[in-house]
This record gives sequence, C-alpha cells and structure tokens, in this order.
Amino acid sequence: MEEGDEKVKRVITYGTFDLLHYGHINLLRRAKEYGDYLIVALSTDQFNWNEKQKKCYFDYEKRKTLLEAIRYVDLVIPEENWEQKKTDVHEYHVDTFVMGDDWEGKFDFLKEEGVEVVYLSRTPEISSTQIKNDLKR
Ligand code: C2G
Repeated sequence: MEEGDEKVKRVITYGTFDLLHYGHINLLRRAKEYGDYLIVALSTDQFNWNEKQKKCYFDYEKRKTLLEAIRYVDLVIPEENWEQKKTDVHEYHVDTFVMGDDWEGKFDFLKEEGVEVVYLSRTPEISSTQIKNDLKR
C-alpha cells in the first residue's frame, strides 16, 4: 500500500443494478459519503441466475459500463458468490460495507473482519421489477 492509501477511506457495496434507476443512484451517492473510494461488486449473470433467480435485462458488461459512468463509483468488480465478501474486504482494504436495509442484519458477520457495516434505507416505490411490470401495462 502506498503511503497515501492509509488515509483513503474505502467503501464497498454489492448488487445486481439491473435497469439502473434513481433508487440505485441514491444508494451509491450515500454509500460514497462514507469514504473517498467506492467499490461496487456487481453480480455476474451466472450468480444472478443461480443464486438470486434473477434474469437481468442488461448483461454484466452493460451493467458494468453503466456503473462505471456514475460519478460516485471508483471501481467495479464481479460478485460471483455469497462467500467472497469476507475476502473482498481484506483484498480491497475496505473500511465500510454498505447495503440497502432490505439486507438489514444479513452481513453483520463482516464486523468481525474489522469492517464498519452500514444499512441504508431503500428508496421507496422504485425497483427493476416495478419498472418491468409498469412497462407491461
Ligand atoms: N436499492 C435501494 N432502493 C431501491 C432499490 C435498490 O436502495 N429502490 C439498493 C438495494 O438495497 C441494494 C442496491 O440498491 O443495496 C442494489 O440493489 P439490487 O441490484 O436489487 O441488489 P440485490 O439484488 O439485492 O443484490 O450480495 C448482495 C446482493 O448482491 C445484493
């Protein structure tokens, strides 16, 4: 680690971010407020399908391109399994882990890795599922 890095506070968050919308942006903006450098671990198509039964509208590369265009996001890495969080936080020298509060309590085990765990309120009334359903009407 460079000397400068010690002072850089690093934040990580995880998600699918399909059909990117203002709820995602609200989360990313607030997550970035916890540090200087925000890493987004983006669920791969395979992880989404096998572990979350989610079929994405945009594939991984397209979702990655969209996230990398967001001013709050500094790095996008793949999320391939549920277990990687425990090693990611060390590999990327993470200080704070942030997730929406639909995951409240689910990742508290990361505190044992010396990481601050923060759950932020979700933005109401918007979701990728909501968008898909509304467009069907
Ligand atoms: N989010 C939000 N408000 C919404 C919708 C989403 O704050 N209206 C937040 C979620 O709480 C999450 C992030 O945006 O923190 C990404 O949402 P999803 O892509 O739905 O993430 P999810 O499928 O829950 O994946 O290992 C963790 C999982 O990969 C999380």
